[in-house]
Amino acid sequence: MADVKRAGVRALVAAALLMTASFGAQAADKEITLGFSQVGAESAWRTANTESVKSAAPAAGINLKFADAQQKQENQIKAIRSYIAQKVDVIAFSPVVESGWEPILQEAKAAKIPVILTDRNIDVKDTSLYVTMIGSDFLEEGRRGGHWLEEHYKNDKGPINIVELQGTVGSAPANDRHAGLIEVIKDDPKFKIIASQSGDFTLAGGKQVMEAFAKTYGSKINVVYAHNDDMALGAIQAMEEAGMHPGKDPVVVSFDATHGGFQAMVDGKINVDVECSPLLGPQLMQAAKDVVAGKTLPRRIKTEETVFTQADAAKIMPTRKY
Ligand code: GYE
Repeated sequence: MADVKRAGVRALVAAALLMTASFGAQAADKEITLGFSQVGAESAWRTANTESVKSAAPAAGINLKFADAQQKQENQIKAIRSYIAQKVDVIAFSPVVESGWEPILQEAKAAKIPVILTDRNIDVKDTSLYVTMIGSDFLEEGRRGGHWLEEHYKNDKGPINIVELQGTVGSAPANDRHAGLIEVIKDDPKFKIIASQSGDFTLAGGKQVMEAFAKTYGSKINVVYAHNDDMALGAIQAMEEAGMHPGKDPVVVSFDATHGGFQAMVDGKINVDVECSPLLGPQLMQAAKDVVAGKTLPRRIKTEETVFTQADAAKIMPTRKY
């Protein structure tokens, strides 16, 4: 009788353990909801980034809520606040500008919702406001553009007059691609930035700013340093309409290395394109899963990138994914 009882207890314990195990597994398998606030649709880079995030989510079994902020910080704040209200598991966003994020991120922290930054960094004192930042090192990209110029003009006494088409005012890539260039050329007085203006990372913006630069500075311009391909492509149109020969005189330095940028290199109109990968979706999904599973993530997950020139553009172009 005692044996029968013991066996019964054992069976009960086993059943209870099984139930706990399956409940546990259910909890771990619970579909993660990720609220993502995108900057906008300003460039080919951004389109590829959106596509990467949208396709990586179902592949990772993640339920994605997506909002396009049309390059406005207030829209991003609204989207994040609505994700908090909806009690999503993780919030991710690509911050349009670097400053002004503390209040909304404190709201997310109070609601115990982890925040992941993608693509662009922010400027906050309290770094506990986000878990990790996934994306490129824009300062290094700016340095790479500067080093290419140094090398290209090493036997030229100058002056080398640069006009700069900046990205969105206050954004991390605009700040850092500028700072990286300055860091490299500041000790070489032959390089001069004669004008600098924002074209907001758009083709139309780049064209408009370049039209004005061409009128004011004309043949004095030796280098166009455009913070992304869309602005470089707009600037190329403006220069050609003004009878200039982009890629020869002036030299054109650009960033992103999108399909359009590559085509312009193949056509001889962009000289160098510093790579910046938008394909961050799979890394973001992995990070969201890890954070929900309670794993500790590195504070910074950097993207691997390189620099492309006209010499290798035609060969490499077919292998490009964006
Ligand atoms: O270079 C530009 C886009 O934040 C890296 O934003 C991104 C930049 C990219 O609009 O094309």
